[in-house]
Amino acid sequence: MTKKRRDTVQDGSVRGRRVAFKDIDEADLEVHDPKPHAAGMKAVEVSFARGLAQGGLSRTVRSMYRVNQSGGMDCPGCAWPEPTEGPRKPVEFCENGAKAIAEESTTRIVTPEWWAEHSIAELETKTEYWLGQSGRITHPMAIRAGETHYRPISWSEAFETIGEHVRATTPERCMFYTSGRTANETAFLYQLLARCLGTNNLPDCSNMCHESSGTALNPTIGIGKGTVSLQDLEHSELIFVVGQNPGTNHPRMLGSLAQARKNGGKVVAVNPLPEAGLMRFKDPQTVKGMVGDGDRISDEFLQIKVGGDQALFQALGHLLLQREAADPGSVVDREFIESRTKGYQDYAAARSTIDWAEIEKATGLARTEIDHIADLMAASKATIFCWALGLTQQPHSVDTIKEIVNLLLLQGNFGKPGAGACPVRGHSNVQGDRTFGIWERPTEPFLARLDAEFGIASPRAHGYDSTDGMSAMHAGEVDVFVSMGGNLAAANSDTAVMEAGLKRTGLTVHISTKPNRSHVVHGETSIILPTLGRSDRDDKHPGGPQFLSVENSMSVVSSTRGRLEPVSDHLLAEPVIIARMAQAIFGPDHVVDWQAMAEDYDVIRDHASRVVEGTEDFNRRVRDKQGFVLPNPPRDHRSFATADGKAGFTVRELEYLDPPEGHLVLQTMRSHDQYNTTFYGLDDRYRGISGGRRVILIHPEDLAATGFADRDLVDVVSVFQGEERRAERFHLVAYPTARGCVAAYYPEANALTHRGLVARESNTPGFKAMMVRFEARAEEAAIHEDS
Ligand SMILES: Nc1nc2c(c(=O)[nH]1)N[C@H]1C(S)=C(S)[C@@H](COP(=O)(O)OP(=O)(O)OC[C@H]3O[C@@H](n4cnc5c(=O)[nH]c(N)nc54)[C@H](O)[C@@H]3O)O[C@H]1N2
Ligand SMILES: Nc1nc2c(c(=O)[nH]1)N[C@H]1C(S)=C(S)[C@@H](COP(=O)(O)OP(=O)(O)OC[C@H]3O[C@@H](n4cnc5c(=O)[nH]c(N)nc54)[C@H](O)[C@@H]3O)O[C@H]1N2
Ligand SMILES: [Mo]
Repeated sequence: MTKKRRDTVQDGSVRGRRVAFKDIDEADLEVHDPKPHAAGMKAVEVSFARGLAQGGLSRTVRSMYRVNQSGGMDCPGCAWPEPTEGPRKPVEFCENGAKAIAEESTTRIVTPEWWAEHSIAELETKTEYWLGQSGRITHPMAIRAGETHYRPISWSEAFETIGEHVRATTPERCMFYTSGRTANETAFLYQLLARCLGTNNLPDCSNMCHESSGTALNPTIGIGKGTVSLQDLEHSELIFVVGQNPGTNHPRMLGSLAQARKNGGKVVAVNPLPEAGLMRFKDPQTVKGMVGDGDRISDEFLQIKVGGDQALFQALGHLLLQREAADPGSVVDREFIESRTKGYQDYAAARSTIDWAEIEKATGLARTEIDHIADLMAASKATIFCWALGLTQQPHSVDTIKEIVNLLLLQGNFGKPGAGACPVRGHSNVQGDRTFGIWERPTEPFLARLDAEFGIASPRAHGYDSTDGMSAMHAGEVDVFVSMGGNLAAANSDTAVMEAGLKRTGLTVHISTKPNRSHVVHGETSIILPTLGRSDRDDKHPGGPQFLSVENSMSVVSSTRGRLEPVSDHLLAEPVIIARMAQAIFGPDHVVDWQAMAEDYDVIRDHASRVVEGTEDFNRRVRDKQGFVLPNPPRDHRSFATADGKAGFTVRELEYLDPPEGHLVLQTMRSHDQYNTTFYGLDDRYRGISGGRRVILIHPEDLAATGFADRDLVDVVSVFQGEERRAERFHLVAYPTARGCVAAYYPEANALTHRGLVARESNTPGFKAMMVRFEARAEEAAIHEDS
């Protein structure tokens, strides 16, 4: 007992262990052949190993057992839905969900002593891996101008300091960022605080993620979300999985795809990388998945060039129209087009001819390959397009996604079983955050209802998104930056600009579970407010334990409730933190009763039910075992809430990424062992890369053309409108990616994304559209000369 306690803080209210961590040593880099399949027994093994290393057996089993069960906890890993019909499997989670939970339920702790041991100067040299693995933050901490270390601060002093800073400036110089793990109730309170203050400066991680999807879908189909259910997916005839790596980022999706294939559906994967999860899936929940080869996932794999998807979709539109002309009524859903859409004539005219040489150049695909896919589409009566970040982070992303809408409209693939649009969302509640008001460009009806509910006058001017917010910070135009979770310093583009912006800000406040880079590159004054995670029990309320709710990628709202003992008694729940922040800012006589909402989340839900469309009777319906589904006009009754009630075809010029001489196109992606800017470990198992992360995956022939050899260490230089960005020390690794396209991990490569490189209209950073070249490192060249 005494032995066990030795490295524990001598404060009865802190329960974890303090552990020291080794940082990443790129010298440990190992490269193996990519895996031909995803999941299998190894996945189960890794899940439990990580859980045990972080939290011990009982916490691991307790938390994992509750995941994604009715009335249990929503997995913080991703936004893929749970089945709403039929029995759930005894364990409805995946390897990476298990890792996400193990990370959160860790008993490693970051105490005031930890902060006293590590100066900011030292922490600045640490990697995200080291910072995150240090553990859960146990106490509120603060650092002021001239200080070298964070020091403990009481909750009341922290709130007073925030109140003083906010009152000392104007609303448009305050900014409230949200990361997508934030629950619905929390999001609702947070946006209310910003709007009571008088600003729509509510950037969120969605700005860097699926903003292009919403921007393309809202004007064309009248809703910024997907239009399919899990049943649709499992009963679709043809499913496209475009720009997505489900084996790593949405592992439970593989089960649905395997099911769709069993039901006779076909799957077409479109990706520059032959990702393991797109090839075969060994379901660890079946005997066959444990020992056999598993199930095939993709019937067809199109190894497209990065940024070539718009060209592919235009070509498919052309070919479908050609088949329709040859056999009228066989392909195009004329009745649907006439009654429900507009713009068809212009679209058909624009697609009547096509420049095949250009399509082949843009996609890297052969015309025969595309022809074959058009045959599959023509034969399908129910097609679904799934996509994720491979389509959203390029200059022409919005146009590319609008081409998907064109293809779906052409065959009437909305509001019928097995058909529709399926942008696969990232963070477990990024979709719900938007539904509950986190948006820098809120709609007028939403604001009008919010104002009526609370008797406030919300600002109408649009606020900053994450890209514009960074520029504003960099220009010294932000005095207060509050971050509800997340890690903008590492997640945003143009790392040096982002970090300089944070340092220029008067006050930065982070409501966090674990240390990260954003705490280290902080404002003049910085406050860290430690909060409960999703797996933690939230029971310090007069009315008893509270639960929260989330919305998944398919618009299902359900409750989530943590069960674990928090690692420290000093943590506050997120809604409580927001309410106390609001009280400190607005004083005791504010028109909004913050106290009532912090004490009882039912009160938040009651308010929200009168503001957020489709949440009527919220408190009763959220207590239903399976939750409830938000209205979705295209899915529910083939109707489109656009200005004129019609879905719109659009015509956009063909665009693709054509690198300047001597450059290649760089995309950035997640490894199998990370959650965005948080690293679980250093093993990108499916791609065969382990022990290091500063790698560039490059096609062997492109590698030969650069004059470098496999495993050479280089600096990467990106170019954007005559400006350059440099990131040092990356190993080149020969890899079967599409020609002309290289890949690196996020966030290591974010320094290379110029902040001006964004998707038009959505302003999402061009994380998958950089033009790069490689330069020999001076010292390395010297070594070669010596030898
Ligand atoms: N375990 C785990 N799960 C996660 C996350 C995590 O970090 N870890 N993050 C969550 C979040 S926030 C999100 S948004 C999602 C992200 O989910 P994904 O979108 O799957 O994430 P990425 O790793 O960015 O992978 C992008 C994929 O698109 C491909 N791609 C890149 N460029 C192109 C292109 O031009 N065309 C096509 N067709 N493909 C392209 C890449 O090769 C890669 O397979 O995952 C969520 N789930
Ligand atoms: N190059 C490149 N950059 C990218 C991307 C890319 O594909 N390529 N993807 C972009 C995308 S899709 C996204 S979504 C963003 C992600 O951007 P963010 O959402 O800002 O980043 P995360 O890494 O998810 O945030 C992790 C931090 O959240 C905190 N945290 C975790 N759980 C909780 C909780 O329950 N409550 C609170 N309050 N805090 C918590 C922890 O302190 C942790 O350090 O990054 C973007 N950046
Ligand atoms: Mo995301």
